[in-house]
Amino acid sequence: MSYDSPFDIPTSMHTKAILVHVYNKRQKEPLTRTIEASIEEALGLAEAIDLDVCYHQAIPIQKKNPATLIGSGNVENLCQIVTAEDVKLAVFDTTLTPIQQRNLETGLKCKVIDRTGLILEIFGRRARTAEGRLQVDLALLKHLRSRLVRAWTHLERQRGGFGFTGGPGESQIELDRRMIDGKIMKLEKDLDQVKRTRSLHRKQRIRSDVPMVALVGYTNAGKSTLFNRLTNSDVFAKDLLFATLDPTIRPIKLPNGRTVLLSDTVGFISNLPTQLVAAFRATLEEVCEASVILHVSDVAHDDHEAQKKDVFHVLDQLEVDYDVEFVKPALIDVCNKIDLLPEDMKNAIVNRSDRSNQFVALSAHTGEGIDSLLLSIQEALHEDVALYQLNLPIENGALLAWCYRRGVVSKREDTDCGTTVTLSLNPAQYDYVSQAVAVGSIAKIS
Ligand SMILES: Nc1nc2c(ncn2[C@@H]2O[C@H](COP(=O)(O)OP(=O)(O)OP(=O)(O)O)[C@@H](O)[C@H]2O)c(=O)[nH]1
Ligand SMILES: [Mg+2]
Repeated sequence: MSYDSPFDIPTSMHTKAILVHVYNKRQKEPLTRTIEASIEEALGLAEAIDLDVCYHQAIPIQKKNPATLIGSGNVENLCQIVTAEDVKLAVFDTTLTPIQQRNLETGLKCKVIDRTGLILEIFGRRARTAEGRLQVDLALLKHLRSRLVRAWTHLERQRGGFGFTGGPGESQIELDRRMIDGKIMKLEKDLDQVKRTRSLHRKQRIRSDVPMVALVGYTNAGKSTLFNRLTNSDVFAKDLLFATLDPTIRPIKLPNGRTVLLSDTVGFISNLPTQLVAAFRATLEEVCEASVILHVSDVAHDDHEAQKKDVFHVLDQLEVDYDVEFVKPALIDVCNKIDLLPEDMKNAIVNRSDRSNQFVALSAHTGEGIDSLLLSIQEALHEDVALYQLNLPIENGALLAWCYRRGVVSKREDTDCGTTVTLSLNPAQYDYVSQAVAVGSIAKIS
C-alpha cells in the first residue's frame, strides 16, 4: 500500500537520521527510566519507520531554550554532524514547539520531527483498516492544526518528489484552518459512524452473552504473540514498536467450554500523544467495555515497572473503570516473557502467580502458564460457580489454605477430626479440589 508521509519522510529508502534525547539536568525526582533506556526506546521508534540512525546523543539542559530548546552551542555541534554525515532528518525525543522545530530546521539544515511526529508517522504507516486510517488522520490533523504547520501534504500533496533541504516550501501551501476544521469535522463524523457500528456489535455481543476479554499493554510486551497462542491465529507480531495498530477480535474457548472473545489492539507507550489517545478512543472503548482486561507486560524488560505505570496512566486517560477486586471489568496482571528470566527470578514469579488469581506469570513464546491464564479468566468471569460442602481431614491444611487464598470459602466449621467448609467453586476449581481429596468428601449443595 502506498503511503504519503505527512512529515515528508521517504518510505522507500533508509533515511539517514540523528536522534537527540533531551533531559533535565536538575531533575529532582528520580527518573523512572534511565537515559539509556529512553534512548533505546527512541531508537526502536526510529527503527519502526526504517530510519538509519547514524548518531545519537543525550543532551542535558538546565532550562528549555524557547528558540531552539537545546541552545545555539548544541545546535552548532549537531549541525557539524548533520553536514559531515549528510543527515536528512533529526529526531528529537521530546515535544518541540512549532518555533523550536522551525529554528532547529534552519540551524541544523535538515528536517526535524519530535516524538509526537515520529509516533504519528509510525501509526500512519501501520494503519491498514479504514477505521485505523480514520483515527490516524484525525490525530494527525489535530496535531497539525495545533501547531499551525507550515506544510500539509498528507491529504493534499501539492509538490512533487522528496527532499528535505528547505522542506516543503512555506509559501507553496497556504494553510487554511477552515479547510482543516472541515476535514476534522468530516473525520469525526465518519468515526462516529464507526463508533455506532461498533456499539451495535457490542450490544449484539452482550445480548448473545459472549464476554469480551481485552489485551492491553505497553508496545512490544507480547500481546499479539499471546493473542496468536490463545486463538491459534497468525496476526502480525514482531519485535517492533507498534507492530499492531488495528484491532482484531477472535473467539477463544475457556477450559469449562465457554466461549469468550479476545481482542488485541494498539499498544501504549510513555508520553503517548494525547491526540492519539483521543483519536483511538473508538478502538480502545472496546477495552473499557470488556469484562476482563489482561494487562500484558514484559517482565524481562528493565523498565517493566515504569511501563506498567504508563499503561495505567493511559487507562486512566481513557477512564477505564478497572477493578482489581473483579468487579467490572476485572484486571488480570499478566507478566509475559518469563522464559527470558534467570531461573531464580522465574521461580519466584511463578510462585507468586500460583498464589493469586489476579496475577499470572507466563511465556506466550513457550506456552508456559497459559493454562493458568485461562483459569484466571474463567474465575474473573465468575463462570458457573456452584456451592459445595467439603469435609477436610486435619492433615490437609494445604488444601484449606488454597481455598482461602482463592477466596472461595463462605463458611467454616471445625470439628475434632477436621474441618467442614462451604465453598463456591467454578468447574475448574471443583476439578482441582475433588482430585485433592478422598472420594465422597465433597458434595454439591446448590
Ligand atoms: N522470549 C519471548 N519473546 C516474546 C514473548 N512474547 C512475545 N515475545 C516477542 O516480543 C516481541 C513483541 O511481540 P508482539 O506480540 O508483537 O508484542 P505486542 O505487545 O503485540 O506489540 P505491539 O503490537 O507493538 O504493541 C516479538 O518479537 C515476540 O516474538 C515471550 O513470551 N518470550
Ligand atoms: Mg501487537
